[in-house]
Amino acid sequence: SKSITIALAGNPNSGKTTLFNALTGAKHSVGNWPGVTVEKKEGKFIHNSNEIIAVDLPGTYSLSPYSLEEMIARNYIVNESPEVVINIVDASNIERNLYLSMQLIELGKPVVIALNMMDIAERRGHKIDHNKLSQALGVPVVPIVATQKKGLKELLDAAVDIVRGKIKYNPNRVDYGKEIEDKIQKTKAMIKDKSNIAKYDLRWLAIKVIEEDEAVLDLLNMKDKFSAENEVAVTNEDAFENDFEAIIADRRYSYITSILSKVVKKPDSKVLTTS
Ligand code: GDP
Ligand code: MG
Ligand code: K
Repeated sequence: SKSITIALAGNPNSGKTTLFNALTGAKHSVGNWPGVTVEKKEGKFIHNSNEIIAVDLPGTYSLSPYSLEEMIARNYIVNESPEVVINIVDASNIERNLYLSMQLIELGKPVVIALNMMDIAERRGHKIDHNKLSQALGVPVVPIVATQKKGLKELLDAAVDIVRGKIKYNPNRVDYGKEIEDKIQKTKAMIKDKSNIAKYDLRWLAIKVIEEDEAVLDLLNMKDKFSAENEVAVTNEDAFENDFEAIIADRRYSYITSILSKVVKKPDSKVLTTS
């Protein structure tokens, strides 16, 4: 059967290189992303007789249009359509890492979370219920220790099972609250017939329009702030009072906090605190 391309995405220092090397061994090539001097690594290996191509994306905290690395990561996932994204999450720093996860999931391509550094989290006495986290997010979550090559088989099994349709991929969406959700619906209706958007997730595009994401406004020919379309999505009255990008970021954080309060227990407090 056809080879499977896996993109590895995660925060800097989450263990991406360690995982990439553990998976691909010495068999990988190092180059640059087209047109820029950001390193691109690609490697091939076999898992259960599936040929896997792993592509290491730049380490990022977000997928905003403001950074070259973040644009490389998000453009690769959208334009090159890897069959699955493995999102490496540092379990000892889970709140911050999940902020990227929410954005990766929102892109619409299948995501499997590799919950790395479980040894550190355990040493600190953090109890993380990965099954509950998986249920809450609606995506597979596999605990791993990349430095010890622990959990890698289970991680690859989950990734392959998603690609082969053995696991149904059905992520839960962040609820951005009535005002933003109404805006998302209106914006989706407004942009759905645009010609060049087939490969994008419509909800993701709508959220980016509301955030006034430059790259997406450009793609949709919506950069003219005073166009009728923009009036609906971006520059309506509210926009003068509200910074929707900030509100959306805030809702993502509260969503993560509320999930983690049920999933993580730390020694000095019964539930997770945000401090
Ligand atoms: P990257 O920036 O995401 O590529 O992260 P690296 O792979 O370079 O890892 C950052 C540091 O964390 C290195 O010192 C790794 O050896 C270490 N590391 C990676 N995974 C684990 C893990 O599961 N457990 C522990 N204890 N350390 C890890
Ligand atoms: Mg690295
Ligand atoms: K953002």
